[in-house]
Amino acid sequence: MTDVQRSLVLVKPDGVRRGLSGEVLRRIEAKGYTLAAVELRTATPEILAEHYAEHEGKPFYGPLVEFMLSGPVLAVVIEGQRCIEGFRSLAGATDPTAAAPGTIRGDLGRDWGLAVQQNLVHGSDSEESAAREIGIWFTEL
Ligand code: RTP
Ligand code: MG
Repeated sequence: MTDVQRSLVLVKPDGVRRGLSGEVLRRIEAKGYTLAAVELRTATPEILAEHYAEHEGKPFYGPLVEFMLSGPVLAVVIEGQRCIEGFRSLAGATDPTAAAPGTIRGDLGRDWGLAVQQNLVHGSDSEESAAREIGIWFTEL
């Protein structure tokens, strides 16, 4: 019985700016997941309103959207056995200061005083979110 999933991963603007896109892709591939789609994209307010709909109204929402518009993001669809949970493990805790060593955020995330926001990557958190988010970023998939 296989449980092959797809997940939406974003290398956020801080990761692209710092030249870490390749390092994130390397870790995804080293784990054994395949890349189903990869595209450098500049987000729009419309895309982000959909992508972050669950956070609308929270205090960090406005700054988060502004940050996500500050430069291109690498949008990636990954595929593999239980890759939704698996990528969240690779990414580590939301706050890079608290994220474990060995994780993307724990190894590479820096505390800029905005650490919880500039945490390098996004990964879908459920099968429902993954399907919804892949549809937002890759209308052709
Ligand atoms: P992501 O969605 O990016 O994979 O991260 P996550 O599930 O670990 O975190 P989530 O709760 O979904 O929050 C989405 C993103 O919003 C920013 N954030 N800032 N307190 C804050 O200032 C705060 N909390 C969250 C982060 O960029 C987080 O990844
Ligand atoms: Mg999330």
